[in-house]
Amino acid sequence: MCGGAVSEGDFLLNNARVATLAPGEAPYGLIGDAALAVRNGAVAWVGQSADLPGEFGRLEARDMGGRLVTPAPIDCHTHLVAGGNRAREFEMRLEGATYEEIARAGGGIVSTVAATRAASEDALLADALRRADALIAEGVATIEVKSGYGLDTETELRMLRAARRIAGVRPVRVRTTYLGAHAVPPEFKGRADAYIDEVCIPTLHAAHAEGLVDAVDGFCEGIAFSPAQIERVFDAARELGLPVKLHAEQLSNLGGARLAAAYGALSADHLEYLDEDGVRAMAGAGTVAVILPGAYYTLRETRAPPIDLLRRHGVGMAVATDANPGSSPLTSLLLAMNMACTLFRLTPEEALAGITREAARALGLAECGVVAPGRRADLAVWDVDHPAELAYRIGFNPLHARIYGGSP
Ligand code: DI6
Ligand code: FE
Repeated sequence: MCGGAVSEGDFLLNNARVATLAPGEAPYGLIGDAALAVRNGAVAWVGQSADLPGEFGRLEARDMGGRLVTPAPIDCHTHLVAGGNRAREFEMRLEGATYEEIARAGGGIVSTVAATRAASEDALLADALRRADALIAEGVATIEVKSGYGLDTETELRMLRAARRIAGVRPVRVRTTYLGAHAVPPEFKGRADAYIDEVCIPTLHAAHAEGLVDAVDGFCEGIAFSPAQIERVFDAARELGLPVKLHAEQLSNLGGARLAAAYGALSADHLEYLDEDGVRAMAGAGTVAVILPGAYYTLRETRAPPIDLLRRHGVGMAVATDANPGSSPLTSLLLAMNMACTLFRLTPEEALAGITREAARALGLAECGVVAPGRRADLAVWDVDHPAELAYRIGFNPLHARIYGGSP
């Protein structure tokens, strides 16, 4: 007999169907009549019940009643920490104003900056938790949270601290991304270069010194920062050994994806205006395309990201909420999957891979995103017959149970 001692918290899920999302296997990596052994918070074994090695037979068994088990969803692009809301701006857009017009008139991101600066860390946390809870209710186990509504050192640090505290009060992992290059704050209006040099880069150093930064992001756009300005931020990130990602080609094509790829970015996000050169560059760099249908939908954008080109060049596609008070007040990854399929013609399999395996890649996480031996036991158990149901329903949550690091 082999196998380690059985410790408390180790268990076996049997009578399950497991969509492993491991690449290169059956569609969805689906295993029917499956068993899944969890030991020390990690997946120890997964496969057909009939092949279960004897050593796992001693584990406490839990009957899944034929339910579907998947990797726990990962929301790899959110702005969950933010002050206030922009319902009034929503009204203005319905009255005819565009997102860019509102931004140029001092509304948009800058109005959330004012509300965020006015909020305490506790208030930011309390507000973010309401949105985090909505994600967790759909089984989400890892949430990326960006700064970028402070745009001064004190508030950027406060946002990142509030984001990290989410993981202290909820069973969820948080990855924090520094997005100092999100917008030019009012006090630097017309002086974007000065903002980058005097605030954005020094604040990155301060946040990194406090251990608050997992990655560095920027918004490369006419209403935000030029490629040359983003490059300076990325150079600073590189000096600190931090990975980068970029909001690129959302409203126009400034070559942001190519720039991101040149820095070996984990991801380039949005990408509605991406061209084939950019796709090629991303493929060469292994940069994940993060598809954000919530922003496309909210802004009533009509140009879809070039999904066919991304597929043809083998660029991995993640799907995320982009949860933010302006362009994507969306806190449902299931709905994001549905939108990615209906609006962008992703397959349900691509959408599910997009919130699991590819989302993990977009965050540089090797320990989650697929169900495989050695990976964290971050699992979602769903009351569905087929994995396509997860993307198919609209506004329905079939989550039965969530297992986080092996804990139900
Ligand atoms: N692109 C987006 O969609 C969000 N940020 C960004 O760079 C919008 C943020 C907002 O409108 O508050
Ligand atoms: Fe965003």
